[in-house]
Amino acid sequence: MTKLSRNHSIAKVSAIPNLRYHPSQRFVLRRLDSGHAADFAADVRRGLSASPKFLLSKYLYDELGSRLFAAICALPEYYLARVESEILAAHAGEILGLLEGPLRLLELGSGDAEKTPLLIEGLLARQGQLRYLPIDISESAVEASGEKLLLAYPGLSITAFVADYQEALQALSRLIAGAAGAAGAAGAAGAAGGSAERTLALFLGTTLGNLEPDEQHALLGALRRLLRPGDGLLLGVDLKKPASLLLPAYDDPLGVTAAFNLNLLVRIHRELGGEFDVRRFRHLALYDPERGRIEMRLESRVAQTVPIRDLGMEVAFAAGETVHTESSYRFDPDQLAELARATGFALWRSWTDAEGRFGVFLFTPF
Ligand code: AVJ
Repeated sequence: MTKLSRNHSIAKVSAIPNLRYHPSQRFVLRRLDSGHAADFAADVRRGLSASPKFLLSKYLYDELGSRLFAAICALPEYYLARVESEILAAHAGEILGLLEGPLRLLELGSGDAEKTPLLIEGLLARQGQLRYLPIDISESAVEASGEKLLLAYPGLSITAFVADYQEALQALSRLIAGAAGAAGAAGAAGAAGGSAERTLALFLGTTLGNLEPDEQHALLGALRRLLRPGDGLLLGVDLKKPASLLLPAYDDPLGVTAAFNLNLLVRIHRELGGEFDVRRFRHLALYDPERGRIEMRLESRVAQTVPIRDLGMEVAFAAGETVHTESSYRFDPDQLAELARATGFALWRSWTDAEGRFGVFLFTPF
């Protein structure tokens, strides 16, 4: 039933297995990734059979992975999280002042929602009540952050989606179209559906950069179709800079990022019976200046063959062979303006820190 226990248990509604609710009705949590375990197995098979080998970065965020990512955000080398928070803290009032009417807050990749209070507080001060719709692949992160926010903000209600972005946006557009039938979904439909409320969508933490350029377009296009004139999309992205400034953020001396990356092999071990010895792999962070992206890879230190029991396969690695586990694209302001234009948005305003390391961009449908 609940990891969330103590004062705020989330009960399971037996008739609707994918819908769980907070007894006070302030917390609805919908799991949309029904085929998740099967997807993971199929995606691992596909990625480790490919040449060059790859694993999809969304699988980095199991419970331990989400915690390791939170630890990365506390590292001095990972300037991104800190600088983005500074920008939001400095400009939240101005950002919210640009948007009219009562707003609801939609957040893609909410994770532990560390920065969301910077906007929640301004909105609660203005409208007293606020609906928050976080979307994240990590159920543990959504539950823990939701509980924390509900305790801190009595005026808040949450409809959370545990899903990848595609699944979540599809579900949201169904809700908005009023096609969601389930009883408890009525509240959620109210949260997302047609009312005088406008939407401020957040996509922070340079998470857009974990998508390939074509996927970035597709996601922003899908988001655009959910939004209406007067709504806003706030994007936080890391800006292009020399590799010497970037790489320490992705290869920290404590080895937290290495643990975050290697945890993907631990996850395959645990969930699929993959006999990985993580000591035989090493974390690599590279910058490809042409594509403007950081790559994380796992390098096999030795020639080895690793059986993966549940997949009935053996994976051969040459010494020095790498598995691509994440791309993290950097952006420049012109690129963001072009991305906005190509997906039906106007770039309204943007903010950066004094050193121009990180950018926060406000898009609006046009
Ligand atoms: C998920 C986009 C915030 O690409 O910077 C951190 C993930 N990978 N260190 C990023 C990550 C390695 C991160 N974001």
